[in-house]
Amino acid sequence: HAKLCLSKTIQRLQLITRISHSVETNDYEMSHTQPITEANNTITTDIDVATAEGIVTLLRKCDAEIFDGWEGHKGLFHKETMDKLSKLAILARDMLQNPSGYSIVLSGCGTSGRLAFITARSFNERLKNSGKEPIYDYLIAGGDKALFTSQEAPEDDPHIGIKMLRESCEGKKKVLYIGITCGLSAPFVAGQLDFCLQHLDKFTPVLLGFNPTYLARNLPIEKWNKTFLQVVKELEAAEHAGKGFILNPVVGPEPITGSSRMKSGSATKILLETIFTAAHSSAFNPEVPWDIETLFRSYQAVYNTVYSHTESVGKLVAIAGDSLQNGGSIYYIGYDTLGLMGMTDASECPPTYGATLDDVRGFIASGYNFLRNKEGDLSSNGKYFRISINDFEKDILPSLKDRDLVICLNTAKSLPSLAGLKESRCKRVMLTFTELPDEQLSKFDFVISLCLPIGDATLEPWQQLHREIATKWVLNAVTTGAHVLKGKVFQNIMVDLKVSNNKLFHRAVGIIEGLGKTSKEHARMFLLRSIYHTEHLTPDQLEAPIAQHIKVASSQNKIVPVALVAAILNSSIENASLLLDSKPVIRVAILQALHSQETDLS
Ligand code: S6P
Repeated sequence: HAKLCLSKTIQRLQLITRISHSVETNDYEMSHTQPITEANNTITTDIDVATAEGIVTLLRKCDAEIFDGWEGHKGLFHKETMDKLSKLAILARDMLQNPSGYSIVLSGCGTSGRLAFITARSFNERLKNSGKEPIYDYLIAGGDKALFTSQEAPEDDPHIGIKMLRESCEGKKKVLYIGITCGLSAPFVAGQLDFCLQHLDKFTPVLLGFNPTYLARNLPIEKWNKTFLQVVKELEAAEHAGKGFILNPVVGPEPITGSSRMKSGSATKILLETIFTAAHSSAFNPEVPWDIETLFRSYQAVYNTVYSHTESVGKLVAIAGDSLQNGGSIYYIGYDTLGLMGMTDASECPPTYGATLDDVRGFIASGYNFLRNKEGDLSSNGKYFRISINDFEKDILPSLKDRDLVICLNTAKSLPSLAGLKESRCKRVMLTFTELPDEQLSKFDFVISLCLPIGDATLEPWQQLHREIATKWVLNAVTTGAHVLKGKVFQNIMVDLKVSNNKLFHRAVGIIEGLGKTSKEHARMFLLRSIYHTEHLTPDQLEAPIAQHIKVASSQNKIVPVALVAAILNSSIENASLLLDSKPVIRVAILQALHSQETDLS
């Protein structure tokens, strides 16, 4: 019986490999008009058939491109990138030394907005702790709610972006504005950059992203008169006149196509922190030399340390995968700023993997008191806005099951007691950066202990930033790996994405076009038919703006998989839905559709 099972498994694997290779990346190749942040990464094409440790090994190779660069494009260590960073550090230094009337505003959508918040918070704390005036501010599309729940739609509105920027800068003399959009695409940021460009006497606009400028989005923005590319062209002119900056090193395509929370997010954190670490050092410790390359190298050393633990991280990915596959949840408990990494990672799972808000959640120290976000306590918005460790103890801990996983994130030498965790039936994992006594460690089933290199002694005060990015790398691997193991990803493409904003609408069309081997126009029709559950679209539906399609699609499940299966089989939406209902693991349903298409052809 065992032999029979084994041979069936081998046959299945052979079939999967054969079919996977028949949908080679060549068929879904990057054309020269495709943004690099939306392209397929050839390193991870087979991530969906990798083991847990194999997944981490692929992520390691993919993340290496952050430092090593990609296909000869200008990367992090390019002279031009480092020169611009030095200039920005000097600009920020001058503001820090004479802060009255000055402001540094960091802004973005989704992960980019969360990193804007985390960076502004982090450097304001440093100023406050040394008795100085905080000058950093953050803006995030959708407001503070978007810090831990995904609010994808406000990303599409340039007017809201302008309004928020105007309000935050009222009464300021000079503003250094950094608009973060990894794909050089978010209308929210386009609006703000455009506003800055019209007020160059007050604003120094900076665009931070990871595509060459010619790949900036050139699609119409609803209710606005410019494309992102047009704004970029104006900013290029301002840059030539010494009045703005475009910071756009290339770090290569994401390990899961388009998931810019991963490499682009890490590179955003590295770039922002490098600018402001250099600025703070130079403003307040001028005797200590700093240089951009040393700061970059310190992050690269952290990368090397994290991935030297590939086996342990792989083990954690396997545990997390088991939890999700068995209907359990993953909870991050962060006692300090590492909790911000947990909350951010959790918040990205619903838009990226169509996960529920219960699948992965993050809790942090004293909640909003610790967060010090602008809008204050948001817990009245419901259970997903209860974010303190106390809330976790009250709401979650008593009902934890053995299929649930709790991951504690720790910097301190002694761990505050988490009443009842030891007695709970759930799996308990600790990610720590300090040596903990055995008696504390015994509370956990599995411990990953990362000892980060300090390197240059002057970097010591910035160690927490290094622990944060190390945590980000580990947690991104956990949620990516767990969802891959759950069968959410086909090759390295997240097929079950939510069509909740303009960028995701176009990504969905691209996926159906590529994997369904059909034209863009047909792909769009399959998508619309799936959104409106119909075989025949009405003229109103055909003519509706994309924002309207998004409104209808946002609250529904499996829109893209249904459209894709229908496209592959050239079947009705109804038949595709039935197939997906009978095969709850989306990857398996798509394989079956591709297999029956192959059989038909032969
Ligand atoms: C991506 C993440 C999204 C993006 C957001 C902004 O993994 O789920 O929330 O951060 O769409 O993207 P961008 O390209 O403007 O930084």
